[in-house]
Amino acid sequence: MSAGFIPLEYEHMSEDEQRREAKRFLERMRTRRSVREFSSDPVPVDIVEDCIRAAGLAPSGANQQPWRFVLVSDPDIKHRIRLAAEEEERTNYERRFPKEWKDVLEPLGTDWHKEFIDIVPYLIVVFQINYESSGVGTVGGSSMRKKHYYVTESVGIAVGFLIAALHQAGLWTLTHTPNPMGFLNKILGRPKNEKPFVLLPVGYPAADAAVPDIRKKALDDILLHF
Ligand code: IYR
Repeated sequence: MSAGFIPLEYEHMSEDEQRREAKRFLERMRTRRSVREFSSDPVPVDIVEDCIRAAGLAPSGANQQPWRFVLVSDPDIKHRIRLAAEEEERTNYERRFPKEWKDVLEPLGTDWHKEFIDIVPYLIVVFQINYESSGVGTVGGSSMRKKHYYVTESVGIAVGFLIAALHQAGLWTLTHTPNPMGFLNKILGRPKNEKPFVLLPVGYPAADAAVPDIRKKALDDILLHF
């Protein structure tokens, strides 16, 4: 069934304005860094909620919006997440990561300790919703499911929006994936059609926060014109 159509609301900017806005956004995003040392300074929840609203405006396959955002500020829940994340990361660093992986991580100076999870005011846990359980009943023995399309692409785009929105609002994040992340379903009580995608600590950097001295590729190294 067609959704019906409405006129698109749009304003055609002048080229000068487009150029100015493109540069402004570029310069803003240049200052974004992943942070691993956070302060415990509080962050107003409405600011974070607006950033999550912006993430929810991302395009998605068939507009299925296959995402769930779980905002965690409860210290006990954060602590349980920290302990479970550290357990997985300890195994990752000690046994699961092959040498080549540890070699590329070395410049970042990371290890299995994740005290920032306790310290930051907020964690945003993003889940991808792989399918919707549509009502009660079974078809041919398996429960009725409405499949979602392009789930990882959609959730990846939404998380990009989210990180950009948080940065625009003067907040700092880490794109954290303490894999395997099934512990987040258990701790946060999410059903099995939801799969943890990323864990974003959100807050302000610690007063003495340092970041690795790494560079982004130049345009010539990432862009081809035909
Ligand atoms: N998740 C681990 C390891 C790690 C993996 C990647 I890929 C990074 O860019 C950084 C870290 C950790 O957070 O320590």
